[in-house]
Amino acid sequence: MAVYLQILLTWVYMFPSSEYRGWHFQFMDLKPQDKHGCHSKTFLRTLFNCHGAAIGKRALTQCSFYWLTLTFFFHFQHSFSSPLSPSAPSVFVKMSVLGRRGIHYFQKLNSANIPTALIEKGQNRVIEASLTLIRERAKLKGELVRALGGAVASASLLGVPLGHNSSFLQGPAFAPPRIREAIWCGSTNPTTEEGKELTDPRVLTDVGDVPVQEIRDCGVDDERLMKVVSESVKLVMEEDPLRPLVLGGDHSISYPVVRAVSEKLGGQVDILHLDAHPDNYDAYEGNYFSHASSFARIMEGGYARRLLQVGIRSISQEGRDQCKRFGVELYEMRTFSRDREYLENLKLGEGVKGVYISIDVDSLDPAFAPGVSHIEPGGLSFRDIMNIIHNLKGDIVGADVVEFNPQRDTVDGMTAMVAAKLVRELTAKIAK
Ligand SMILES: [Mn+2]
Repeated sequence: MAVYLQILLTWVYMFPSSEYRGWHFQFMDLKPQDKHGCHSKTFLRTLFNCHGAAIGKRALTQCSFYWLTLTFFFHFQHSFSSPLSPSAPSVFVKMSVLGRRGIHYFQKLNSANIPTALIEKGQNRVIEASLTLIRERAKLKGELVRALGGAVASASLLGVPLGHNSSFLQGPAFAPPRIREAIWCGSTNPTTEEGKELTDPRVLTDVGDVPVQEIRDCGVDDERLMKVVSESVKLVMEEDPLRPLVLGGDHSISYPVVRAVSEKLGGQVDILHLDAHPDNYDAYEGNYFSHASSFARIMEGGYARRLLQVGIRSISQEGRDQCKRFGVELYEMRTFSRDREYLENLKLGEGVKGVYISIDVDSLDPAFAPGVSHIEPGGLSFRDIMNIIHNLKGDIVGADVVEFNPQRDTVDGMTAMVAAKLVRELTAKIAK
């Protein structure tokens, strides 16, 4: 049975494209006369470099070779131990997880004779340098706002270009610079709908990005990386009256951000979470830090008193069970017309440290925002979100806009403008 499967796989493996076949020819040191022809007889002769009855014999040899290659490949995958997915259910899942994270040379170094201390020291220096830049920028912006006077709360942008915890595409890593560009592109004036001036640093400042890719390039794992994100958020909050308005990144960043906000304020917050998905899997595809698990981490950590999830329209049974487990207030799209009045008159954050707003761009209907990794029809309109945000009563202590994927945006950058406007209006909501 296994042999038949291998033969089948071999054929599936070989047919897709001429380039792909070319690679096999090269690899097997065959000399095809016609790389581009795909007619069966010529192809078989070319493929196995032989004629007539020899084809069968040659085919078996080739299949054995593939069998060995695949066996070796699976074995190779097994030999990696990923601390984040110790109990991945199958080798296929493990492969996909590894594939998405990339096989990193630092992982290979683990088995080489490089002293661990040498790597750790270097990583510490890079992390410290990264935090220093954010600390100094936040300090300058804080001093500036305080010198101008009159601001009780002011939004400060912090970009977290992290996309590798996405379960599907990784484009959100490219979002922060695109959102900034759209905020300041000049196609619209810098005044928000309710009249706040974005050019006033007492309303909006920017402390830059956490250098996620640079830190990962030094082999820093996700647990540590998430701590750097938390630390960066705390550096912004250190500078009263700055409040973090975080540009994602995939949704996995909400966990370290909310954790930092709650720890810094010394208590729980209420969370308004707009999304097509509840993002509350215990661990998605074995990834504890998955963008589909961030709200499980937040609720387990006890950082939120209330969690309102609005716009939900893609939820599994596990998602529903997790909502029950964490006491989530679930507002699904299918009943939105019924819930609208309540949601457009929210009052949150009383008796806790304030309100945190997390907006996944895919909470919007893809008609309004096609540039997302997970296109899910039947969502909120932009005005639905504006009505909810504008009418919300509460002290907004932090916010994020996540999951904008520039690689899927329209050529004129429509979703970038949508994400930018969400950021602009959140800025107005935070600043006072
Ligand atoms: Mn989502």
